[in-house]
Amino acid sequence: MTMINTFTRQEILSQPGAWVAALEILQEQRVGLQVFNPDRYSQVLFTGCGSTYYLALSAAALTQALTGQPSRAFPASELWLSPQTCYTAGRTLLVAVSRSGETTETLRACQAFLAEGRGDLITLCCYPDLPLAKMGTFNLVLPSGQEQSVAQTRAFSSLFLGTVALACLWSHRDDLFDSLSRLPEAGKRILEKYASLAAELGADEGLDRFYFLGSGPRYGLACELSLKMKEMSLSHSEPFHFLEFRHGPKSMVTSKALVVGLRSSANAGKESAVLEDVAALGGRILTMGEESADRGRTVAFRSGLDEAVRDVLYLPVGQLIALERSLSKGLNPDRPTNLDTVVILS
Ligand code: F1P
Repeated sequence: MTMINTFTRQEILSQPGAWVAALEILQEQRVGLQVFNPDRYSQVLFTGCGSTYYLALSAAALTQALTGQPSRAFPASELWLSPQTCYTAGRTLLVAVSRSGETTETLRACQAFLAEGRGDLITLCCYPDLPLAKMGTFNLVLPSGQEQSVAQTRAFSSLFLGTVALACLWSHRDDLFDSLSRLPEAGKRILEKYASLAAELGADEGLDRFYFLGSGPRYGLACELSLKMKEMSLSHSEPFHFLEFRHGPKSMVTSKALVVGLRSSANAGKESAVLEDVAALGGRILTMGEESADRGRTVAFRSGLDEAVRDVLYLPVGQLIALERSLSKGLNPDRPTNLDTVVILS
């Protein structure tokens, strides 16, 4: 099979190297970031738009799970236009994530947050000279996530890693923080081992719909992988919390459906049972997780890392499936239909 090269493919494959560079910066900024411990605030809010909103969903779930402090995520447009539905009384720590650092809704939300004196702002982006990277009480820039493509892949995973590092630091889990250095090697191995599976599934003309299931911090990642499938390959795709799939969405299962389970170890049995139900209905299944699955296709990380820090490993193979499907449909994954790299409102 000839491999068509695109910026998106390079960005997906180069993620492990980008993570190494991002982790060096996080290590350097470690002491400065520890200052913003969530126990100093009434709540932590994460925000972004599109991909970075999905990142915020995962980051909030992980931060609350590790620190025990209330953490939620909102699209930046909601913080900006409906602040009363987002903020509670007391000081807020707002973590604003944006690849570009210039998405209007994110800037407006942060400007209003600062003007109203609601608390401290941490910004997280990939470009140092753009507006968001100058607005925060603390600005964390991870340039190794920068990319040419419209659809985020390397930027998403690098910025997500930044929020995983924050959750480790804020929960005083130095052991978890130090273990992040093992992720690039695991990511590289997974990409090498499963690139051919991604190519096979991406080129499969027998598939016409995709569902991504993930719970806890993995729900935001399921949303992001579903978005990749839409943006790059113009395919019908939806994300769900794992057990929610039985409550209606399973009506859509046919032999042309691929259900991708971002399976946890903690709830592996209950989540596998959902995928068993899909298989019994005639749907196809792909299980991604630390251990291999008994049924259907499987991506096994075998990272040996704690469940809390290894979620970034779900991304590369899912991104590759979207890329391969885009190419096999004759589309250009670097330039998704109707999309711009940044949404700037007048
Ligand atoms: C967010 C975003 C992207 C999306 C599209 C428009 O940008 O919604 O996720 O793919 O290109 O912008 P950013 O604020 O993270 O730069």
